Amino acid sequence: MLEKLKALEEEARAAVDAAADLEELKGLKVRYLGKKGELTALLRGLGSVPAEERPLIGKEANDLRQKLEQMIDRKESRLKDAGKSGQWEKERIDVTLPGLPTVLGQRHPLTLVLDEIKDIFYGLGFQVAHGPDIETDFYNFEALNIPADHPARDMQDSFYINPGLLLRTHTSPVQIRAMEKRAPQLPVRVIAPGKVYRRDDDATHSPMFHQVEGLAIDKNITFADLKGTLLLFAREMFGSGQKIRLRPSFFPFTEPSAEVDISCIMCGGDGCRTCSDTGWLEILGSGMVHPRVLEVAGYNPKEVTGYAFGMGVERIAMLKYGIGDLRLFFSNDLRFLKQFS
Ligand code: 2NM
Repeated sequence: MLEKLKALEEEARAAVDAAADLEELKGLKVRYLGKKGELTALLRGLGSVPAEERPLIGKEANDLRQKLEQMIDRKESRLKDAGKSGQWEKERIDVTLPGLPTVLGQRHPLTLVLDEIKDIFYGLGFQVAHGPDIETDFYNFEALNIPADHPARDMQDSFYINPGLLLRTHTSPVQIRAMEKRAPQLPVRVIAPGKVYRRDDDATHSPMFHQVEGLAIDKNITFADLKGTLLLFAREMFGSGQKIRLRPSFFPFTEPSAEVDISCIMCGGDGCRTCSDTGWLEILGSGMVHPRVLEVAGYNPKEVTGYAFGMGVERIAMLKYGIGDLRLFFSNDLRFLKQFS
């Protein structure tokens, strides 16, 4: 009987050592320790053992049961650990592999042009002012001498939120707020860049576009100051050979008013498709600030004068880069945007 126990131990040890996975080990546990297992079967023969040997055999058999349990438990945790390290192998990171290239973004062409415009006016001592996109009738129209029956006030042209509130149709209200804040301090030199909104949508009009407006107020500011400032701007923006031309125009908030052209950047003034054979391209509107506008904003029009101008950033960018369709700025097509890196 003792030899049989010894032989069973050796057999079980070899089998457990050789077990390749948890499934096989489970089978061995049933085979050696189960109710119908080999150890149980051996002990069934205990009856035929002489009574004086039974306690010893019984003790040996219990010891063997404990040894087999331990053996199987230890093997089980070894198999589990091996399983884990197999998983780690799959997830191992090769730190010598070259990294994926980082795709760098770049500034939007409108941002590039806007930054350039701002830099030119910083150089002339202008400060940047900002204001709300949602404006009151008063700041967007009334303070700018735009009467209640003016077509610009029409629901058809502006985005109204309620009877007294609308999306600003120009950045002029920012200039009014800037004057109010400073009055009666002199001089005022402010540019107001930002988004503006109009009910328009085609190849040359977007419901949202960007404007930069400029304003200078002081004693003895003249139309010549306006002209000199705009000539300098045109030369910094489009090249030192630029000429400018002022044509009479009308805005409710300036008097006199002028439309400003630059000599055509495609043909230099000879006439081409871009300038419709005129040799000139319109780039902005301007004028001397209307006395009524100075007055509502807190300045005395008998003591001070001012000039103002406004330009569309998209229009400047289209001319500078020869872009034919305004919608390219807003469609987020990387093939377009990547050309401005
Ligand atoms: C333009 C054309 C002419 C303008 C006027 C003012 C203000 F608030 F000072 F009166 N800001 N901007 C102005 C003048 C804007 O845009 C085509």
